[in-house]
Amino acid sequence: MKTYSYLLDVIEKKGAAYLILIDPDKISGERLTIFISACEKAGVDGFLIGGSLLMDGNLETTITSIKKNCKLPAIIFPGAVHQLYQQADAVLFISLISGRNAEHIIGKHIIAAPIIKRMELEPISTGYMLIESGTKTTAEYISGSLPIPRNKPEIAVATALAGQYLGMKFIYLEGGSGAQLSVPKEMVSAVSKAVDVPVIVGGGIRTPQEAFEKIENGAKVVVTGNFFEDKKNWDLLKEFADAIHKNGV
Ligand code: 1GP
Repeated sequence: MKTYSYLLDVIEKKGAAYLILIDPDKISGERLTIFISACEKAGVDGFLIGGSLLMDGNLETTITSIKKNCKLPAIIFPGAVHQLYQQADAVLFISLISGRNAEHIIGKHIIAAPIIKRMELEPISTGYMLIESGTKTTAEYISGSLPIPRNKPEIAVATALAGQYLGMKFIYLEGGSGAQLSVPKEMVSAVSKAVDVPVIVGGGIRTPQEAFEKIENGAKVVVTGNFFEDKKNWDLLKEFADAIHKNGV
């Protein structure tokens, strides 16, 4: 099954999907292998791999390790055109529709498209929206784009609808990795009610309760990253997965 269909299937059966973002700069080697197995065992539904800025981390090695050690999909979450790798299952083909920087709306995509085709990667078109989250995030800085003010759900709704009408398969509300504040529930709710495509929420989610709050307000995919960079939090993986899947059949 292709990754997009797989995700829709998970959403239908489990109520929502739980994706973990792996930043190749932060984890590798045996620790990564153990983490991947722990995620699969806890009920995580897939991995996103990438970041706005990669320093020493190796995207390829991370993806190879995921493919070798579990059955979950490895989905590239590219911060740049060079973050593409044939062995991945899919790539979130993200257009930064909340910004006004043409490079991140369409420019980089034109460079990436033939590479994606050649690699036979499955592109999943995603309307990506940065939401103000307390402090400036790496994604905002690197992309040179303003986030949507967190107290303006109507701007988020209009942007998400435009994304849907442009044909995006997912709308991604992004607080930014390590965000001080996650996307407000009022905004998650307003956007989820307005669009017909599944809404992904990520950035700054640090408790299972907060993850469930996004689901309760209509999100269909929750992403966490930073929180599990600390090994002592790994015991909470199942609690997160269970909270996110609470509305499943
Ligand atoms: C994915 O960027 C997020 O949308 C991940 O954010 O690292 O804050 O969980 P955290």
